[in-house]
Amino acid sequence: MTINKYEKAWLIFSAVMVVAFLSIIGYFSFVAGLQTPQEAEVIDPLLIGEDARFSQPRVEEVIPGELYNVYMVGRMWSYSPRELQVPRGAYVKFYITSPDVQHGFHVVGTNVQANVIPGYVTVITARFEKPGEYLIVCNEYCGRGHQFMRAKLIVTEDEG
Ligand SMILES: [Cu+2]
Repeated sequence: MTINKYEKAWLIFSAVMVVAFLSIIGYFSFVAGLQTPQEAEVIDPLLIGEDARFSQPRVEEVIPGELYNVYMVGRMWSYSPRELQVPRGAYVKFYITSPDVQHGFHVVGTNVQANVIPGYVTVITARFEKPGEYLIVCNEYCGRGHQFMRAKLIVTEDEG
């Protein structure tokens, strides 16, 4: 049996790709220690209204100019609060959960991106160095109103 030389080249190329991909996964898992979150907080999606953080979604000033907690709920098809304001340079710790289905949380133009999953509290910390208005969108299809699911982040000039 003879194998066409192009087919042979593709077979070799495919095998090299598989080995390369497995090596990359292996490197990040075992050498670089990259892991999925191990200790995500669980929450009953039906009872988030009884949790003081999510019954009143808000921006909480922990250390003025330095640390802000944002308690946020993503539901079909909106975020609460709809508008957030933090000073530039401050650490912003987002706590986000969902009472219904899975949503996304993406601050457009930044690398802030997370999934919002019912039953869990998503925690993500970020700093915004550039003042201005940022659009927050849901990037996980969540139903017929998905494209309307957005919020606004305002990063103010006053330095953190
Ligand atoms: Cu969505």
